[in-house]
Amino acid sequence: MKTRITELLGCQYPIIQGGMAWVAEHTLAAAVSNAGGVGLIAGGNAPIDYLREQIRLCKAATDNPFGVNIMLMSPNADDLAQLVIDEGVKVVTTGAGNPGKYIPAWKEAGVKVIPVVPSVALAKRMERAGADAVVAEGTESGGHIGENTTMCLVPQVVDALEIPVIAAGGIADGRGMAAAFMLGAEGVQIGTRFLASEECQIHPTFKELVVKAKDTDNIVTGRYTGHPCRNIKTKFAKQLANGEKEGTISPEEFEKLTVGALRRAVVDGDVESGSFLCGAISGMINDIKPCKDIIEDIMTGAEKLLAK
Ligand code: TUI
Repeated sequence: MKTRITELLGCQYPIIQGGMAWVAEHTLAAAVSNAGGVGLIAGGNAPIDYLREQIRLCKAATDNPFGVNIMLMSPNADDLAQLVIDEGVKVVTTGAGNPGKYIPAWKEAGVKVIPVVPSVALAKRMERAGADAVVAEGTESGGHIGENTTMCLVPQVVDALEIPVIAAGGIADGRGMAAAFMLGAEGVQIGTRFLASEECQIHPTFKELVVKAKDTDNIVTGRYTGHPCRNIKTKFAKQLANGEKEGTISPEEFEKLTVGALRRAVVDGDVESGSFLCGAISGMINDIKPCKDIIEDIMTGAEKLLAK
């Protein structure tokens, strides 16, 4: 399947992996890239030396293009923006902010720039600033989310921009990919499906929660902090959501309870105090497979539907 995204990124399939903080390290990224998609290493809040090592390990593990996601709320964002240039990373995606100030230097260095956007307004600003493509991310996504749904956001971003659009949020199989293409997307970003991959290095308890989740086992917490996050509905997530609703947990207390909570989920599999960030499509994911099988199944399914 050829689209402007496969041309831009030099990949076989127009599938990029979500830049999931604490989750997306070099093993997962290289597996996705080796399977014909574009793997991403997530910067998250990680130290620069760790990320330099991850980039180098990924280069050693794949000859195919891979990228780095920069979480713009990280105190390390400036240093990581420079690191991707120094290390010759080919693709950068960004989240949780406006990457405008970095774009000229990235373009100068030949980096392909793909901001993740939750709205048409930010998408237009990114196109004007020189982005090569955008990821239009619906609220079905895991982690830090905007308000608009994939179904509503993607066609509006497609209509507003000339550059190609990658759809994200709620896509985990060929049907989702075909639907995104019907909305005008030329690629998809997939995160949650790769949580339940063999190469993903998260704690087995996290994978088990993804595989066991039903359609309703999903909850958004932290709207009142200004940083809403979609999670698996564990007892801890429900306590946070109830505290928020009933006013028994102040925003300051909420921040305290959730500091380090993603690490506790990913590294420790701690269901008592970890935040298992995960998209709303987890109910449809029922098995753990190699990234290659995940990608091939998605492509086969999508191509069949799109040929109809
Ligand atoms: O960034 C994500 N997903 C994430 S980041 C993350 S780490 C984190 N954890 C807790 C709180 C905050 C971050 C976990 N998941 N997706 C891309 C995304 N970007 N979603 C929403 C946005 C976004 C939101 C506001 C992008 C820009 C924006 O405003 C930009 C501006 O300044 O106008």
